[in-house]
Amino acid sequence: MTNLTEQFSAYSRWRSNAGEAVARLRTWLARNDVGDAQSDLRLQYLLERLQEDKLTVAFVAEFSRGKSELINAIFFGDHGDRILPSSAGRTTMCPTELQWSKGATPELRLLPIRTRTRQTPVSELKRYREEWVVEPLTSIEAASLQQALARVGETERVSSLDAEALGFAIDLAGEQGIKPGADGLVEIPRWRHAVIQFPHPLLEQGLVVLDTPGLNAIGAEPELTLSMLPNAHAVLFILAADTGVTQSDLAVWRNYVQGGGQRQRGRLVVLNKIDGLWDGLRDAAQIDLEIDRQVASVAETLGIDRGAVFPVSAQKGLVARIQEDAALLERSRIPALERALSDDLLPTKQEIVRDDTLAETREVAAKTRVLLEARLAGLHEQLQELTDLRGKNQSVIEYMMRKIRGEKEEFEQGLQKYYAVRSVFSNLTNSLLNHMGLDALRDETRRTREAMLESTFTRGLREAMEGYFRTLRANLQRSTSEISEITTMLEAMHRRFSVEHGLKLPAPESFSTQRYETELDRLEATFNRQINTALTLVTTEKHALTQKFFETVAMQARRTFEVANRDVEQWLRAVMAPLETQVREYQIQLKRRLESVKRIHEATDTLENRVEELKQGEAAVQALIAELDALEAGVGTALGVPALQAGEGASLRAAA
Ligand SMILES: Nc1nc2c(ncn2[C@@H]2O[C@H](COP(=O)(O)OP(=O)(O)OP(=O)(O)O)[C@@H](O)[C@H]2O)c(=O)[nH]1
Ligand SMILES: [Mg+2]
Repeated sequence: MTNLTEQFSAYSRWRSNAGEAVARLRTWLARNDVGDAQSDLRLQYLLERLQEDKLTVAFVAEFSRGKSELINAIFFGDHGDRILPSSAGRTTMCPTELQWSKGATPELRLLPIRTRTRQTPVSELKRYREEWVVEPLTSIEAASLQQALARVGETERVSSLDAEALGFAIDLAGEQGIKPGADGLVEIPRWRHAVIQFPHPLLEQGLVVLDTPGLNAIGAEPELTLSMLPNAHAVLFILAADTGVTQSDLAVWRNYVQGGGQRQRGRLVVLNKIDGLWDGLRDAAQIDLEIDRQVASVAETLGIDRGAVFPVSAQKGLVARIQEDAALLERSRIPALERALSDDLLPTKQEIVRDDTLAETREVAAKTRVLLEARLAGLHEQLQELTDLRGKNQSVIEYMMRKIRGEKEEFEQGLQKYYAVRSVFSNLTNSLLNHMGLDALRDETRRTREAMLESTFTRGLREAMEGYFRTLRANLQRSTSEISEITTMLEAMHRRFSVEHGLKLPAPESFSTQRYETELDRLEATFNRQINTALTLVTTEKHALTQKFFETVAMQARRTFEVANRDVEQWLRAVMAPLETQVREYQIQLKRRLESVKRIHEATDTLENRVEELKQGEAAVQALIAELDALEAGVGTALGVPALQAGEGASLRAAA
């Protein structure tokens, strides 16, 4: 077990404990009939998120720096042999994802390189199994895995023209593209992308490892740089001690890893192959000194802190793990890198998951608590009325009945206004969904695509793109004002119902589209950076290239909008729900009160029974509230949050 494996397992246990606590809350809500469909759905989504939570670690470098070997050393040392092919020269020819999804069959999925001509992004094609060549992995023994995985290195020879059509740059000097052979043919990867599904302890816990081919020369697709790498939770950039930082290493660093500028969390630089310095002539101190010197020089060249560079020997680390040689493992310095990786990776992720889980369960619990407390108040009032009635005469009872009827009528008038507001609400909702919806996005995408096809100059392409981002942002901003209209209207409604009918309604939750705008800003910035480098590298096919970039941008934008839509729909349901629930609850209570006074009117002798019944009802509701507090605190405990913070509702009440 490596340090990383242990930490990862601990994280995954923590997640599953949290899942169990949330599931208990969900079952309890259903069993006691105090939840609603919307809360149930929210908790179900939360449980799915907790279960399927994935963490992606990507390995990026020029070819032969030892990416695949490092993956072997970190993740597969316990397999007794090398799993991913690693050898001199180019080995990994296409981005390769190692993962495991529950219920999958162990298999290797390969996407033919020809699919590049269709501009459809890989993530889209993942949905269509028939596009892929699928090979079952019959055994997960090292030997047969090796054999199957060797296929990620397959190539084919095609004419320069064909290669260019597939998006590969050709360069006679072999510097800024692939160099044609003596026969005029060039060697290109046979596959565009590979997915390896196999059950490995870390992969089962949601880890996804992304191995990439030497990016610079192979002609990476924009999707990798615009989507896969920015979305990875950690990116390891690998250099080799024997080559130092070459021009093409620098290009890979600048174009694919560095992102904004300063050192970012989850971005680590690895200086591999330090075993080359163990030449048997220098002593340990001299070697350490030399390593320090190289680390300093790498840090200087890349403009980062020395502490962000991790010198290792992937190969010795792998050997040490296979032979269980602790001294060699320490010397390979792999453990230090793993510590940094898990320190970077897990806490941030854990924080996000924790906040998400707490927020969701707190809201559901708060809503249920409000409902139970309203029920309790209702029972209390009835009890009060009946107690007052004891010993009173018929005419008083008749007066009570009239009073309740009056309240009911008043409430029903209030309801008319509520229905009116509901219809305004649904109009606003419709126009909100129009602006933010996927149809509007699709239209804008089509318009931009057409504008790009028509424009002959780079400037036209650029303007079309700028217009695209501008429109999307404007749509989001328009949604913001509709959202605030909805919130204001509901606030007014809540005030009215609480003043006129004594309903206890929380202030409507607010909703902001800021994070989607930020996401668009990020996308636009990355796009601009990428397209600038790409266009200076390649002189031909500007059009095709820009369009390919655009398709990826459009796909990312759609993803952002899909999330935005899901969020806003959930928000709309959530924001309307308290009022709906309480109006319903209030109606039921009025009916009950009226019935009980009516019954007493008919037979005054049942009064004592009825009082007793109500007292029991009160105790039952109080017990439910206590159970709810305990369940909510349970979620907090599972997440490692102190009880005071988790069961806020409970502790506040205790204090009052
Ligand atoms: N001495 C030494 N050699 C290493 C080390 N790590 C990798 N190598 C060797 O470097 C060569 C390239 O390693 P790979 O793991 O295939 O490199 P890669 O970055 O995956 O290369 P591509 O898949 O071609 O992009 C192989 O011959 C490895 O045996 C190391 O720590 N020390
Ligand atoms: Mg490789």
